Amino acid sequence: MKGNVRTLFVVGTAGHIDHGKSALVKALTGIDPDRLEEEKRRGMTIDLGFAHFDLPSGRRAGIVDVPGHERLIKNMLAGATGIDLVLLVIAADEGVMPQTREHLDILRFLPVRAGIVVLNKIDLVEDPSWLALVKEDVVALVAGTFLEGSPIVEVSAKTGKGISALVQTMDQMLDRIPARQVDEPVRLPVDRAFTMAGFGTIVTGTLWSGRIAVGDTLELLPQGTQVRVRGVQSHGQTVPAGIAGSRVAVNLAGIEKNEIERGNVLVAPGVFRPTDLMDVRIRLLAGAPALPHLARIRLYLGSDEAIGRLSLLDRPRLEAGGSAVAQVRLETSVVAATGDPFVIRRFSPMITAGGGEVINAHPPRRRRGAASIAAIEQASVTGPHARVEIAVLDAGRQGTGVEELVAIVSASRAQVDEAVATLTAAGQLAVIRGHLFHRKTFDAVAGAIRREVDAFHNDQPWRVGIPKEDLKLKAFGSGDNRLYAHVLAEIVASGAVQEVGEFVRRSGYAPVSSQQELTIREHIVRMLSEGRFAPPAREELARAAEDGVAFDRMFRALRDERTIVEIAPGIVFHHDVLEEIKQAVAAEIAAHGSITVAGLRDRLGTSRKYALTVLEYFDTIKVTRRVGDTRVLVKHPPASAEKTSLES
Ligand SMILES: Nc1nc2c(ncn2[C@@H]2O[C@H](COP(=O)(O)OP(=O)(O)O)[C@@H](O)[C@H]2O)c(=O)[nH]1
Ligand SMILES: [Mg+2]
Repeated sequence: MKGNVRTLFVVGTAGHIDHGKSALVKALTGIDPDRLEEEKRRGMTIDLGFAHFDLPSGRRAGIVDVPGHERLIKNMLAGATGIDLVLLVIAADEGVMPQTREHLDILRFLPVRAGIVVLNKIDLVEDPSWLALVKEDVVALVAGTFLEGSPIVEVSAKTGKGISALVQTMDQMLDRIPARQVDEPVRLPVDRAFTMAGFGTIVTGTLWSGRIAVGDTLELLPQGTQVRVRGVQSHGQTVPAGIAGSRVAVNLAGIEKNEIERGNVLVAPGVFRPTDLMDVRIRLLAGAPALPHLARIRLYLGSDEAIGRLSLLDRPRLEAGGSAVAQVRLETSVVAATGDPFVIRRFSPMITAGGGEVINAHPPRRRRGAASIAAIEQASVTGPHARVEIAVLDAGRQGTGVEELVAIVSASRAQVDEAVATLTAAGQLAVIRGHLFHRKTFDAVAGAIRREVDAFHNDQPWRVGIPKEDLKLKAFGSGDNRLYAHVLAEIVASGAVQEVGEFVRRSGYAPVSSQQELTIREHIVRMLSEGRFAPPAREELARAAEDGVAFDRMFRALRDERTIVEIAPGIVFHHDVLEEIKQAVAAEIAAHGSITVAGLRDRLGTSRKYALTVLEYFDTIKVTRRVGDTRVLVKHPPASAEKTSLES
């Protein structure tokens, strides 16, 4: 967008019902924003109206006309999102009225920072002292808000008086409006969806960020539907691409109108994830009733409305005019990112209570207390680096991708990439196959692994180490596998622990057994060695050992280290004997093409039971393969389970 002067702006109306907002839009643009039949019949704006016109400077302004009725605040909010300039319309004959105040209250929580107070119906006021009184009220009303010091322009939408002066003022105000983020991911809060003959599905809205071009593939959230852009219009013209800060109408392929509703968001694919839990900073309006912990609220974000509860983390209630960091738990998911403004209304009665901004759109569920407040506060005051770090920390053992981060921390892709690179170089973050994890998460998992290994050695000192499966379950649970494998590899590399076959042990750990246990151990090994191809069963060995507990320990230790192999429940061979049988089987098959159970029985001089069990075992470990009544060798047998190495 270098050298590109912004030419498209969006202006919104605001103000009490019947003060002439729609009439003013018509006077400015020639377009009647009350497009619904019911609106024309009742002479009242029900839903949002849209118009556009060219300012003397050549800028083109889109106008969103909102309803003033108190029951239609929800529609007003959907229309006010994303506007650059507001026209707060006040009828000069009536002065400041309830929705004048409420609309202004709402606007204070939105990012719009420029506005003009339009004193309309000036033709109805003859008494100059009345007008002076109304102006005094207006000055008092806007004091302390973004409209303080803004121009107050007197007009009559009916006679046209003052309209050209208003247009001049608008043009001047727009000089100071900054450009929008065209390079950011697309984000279009949908305020209308309809079908048009010959086109199909169309959605409209004020484009918050990015550019929407014909041919783009986008995603509609929270449904997660992929859509394709067939055409784009902006401020009354067909364009190759709609850009941030303008009104756009997008013709979509891949979705029906009835699958879309106001509040949905059209976004760049894979960037945003709907959320129903957010860390926020919230402020209550000075005149609003206090909100207790877990108060039911309506939250307005973008063009969406969601019902939820406000979880106050550090106090029983939020008083009028007060501010706090808190969590919002929603009943439906919204699309949100750090820094997004929102408005809150009470669930019932429906009055505007306050608003705030999103600090973290994907936080963990937080307990009440100072620690949670501190964690949220820290995230809210820091730059993209710290926000990236905190977001990755919050992602914990699940980790997060870079695309998700862009949305979560609401920074540009370049900023996030830069932060990730710096933090990774500093060792704060680790990227494991495209997934980011925090060093603290790493350290916590590494610590847990060490603790579990130590605990296991204490508990069962006679065993070579903890089975890998058990270790993962105990030290890690159900996090991302990539993380676990990586951390384990790292602490193995550091020399703290060792992998020994299917086990993990503290480096150099040697199993410890009592003298009695060692005697039993030798006994088991000798009996199996001597038993050769017809070894004693497990229970026979146990009987001979007399001490059941000591026997179980030694039996298990020998099995762990694969000195002995239990090929079927209770049937045990000495490892070396089993290897000998394997050679015999291979030799027999080499000589005769295959081997049968009877063949092996005869060759070993053992019983049919042993021969059969051994061959079935070889089948399961894929040494042999059964073909009818015979066995052949598996083509490329994997290396047979090696005897666990106990040398370090
Ligand atoms: N006399 C006079 N009437 C006006 C003026 N502007 C609007 N009206 C009338 O006021 C009523 C409400 O206007 P409308 O634009 O629908 O108000 P909105 O509810 O704020 O959109 C209509 O009957 C308009 O004709 C004005 O400048 N002078
Ligand atoms: Mg109206």
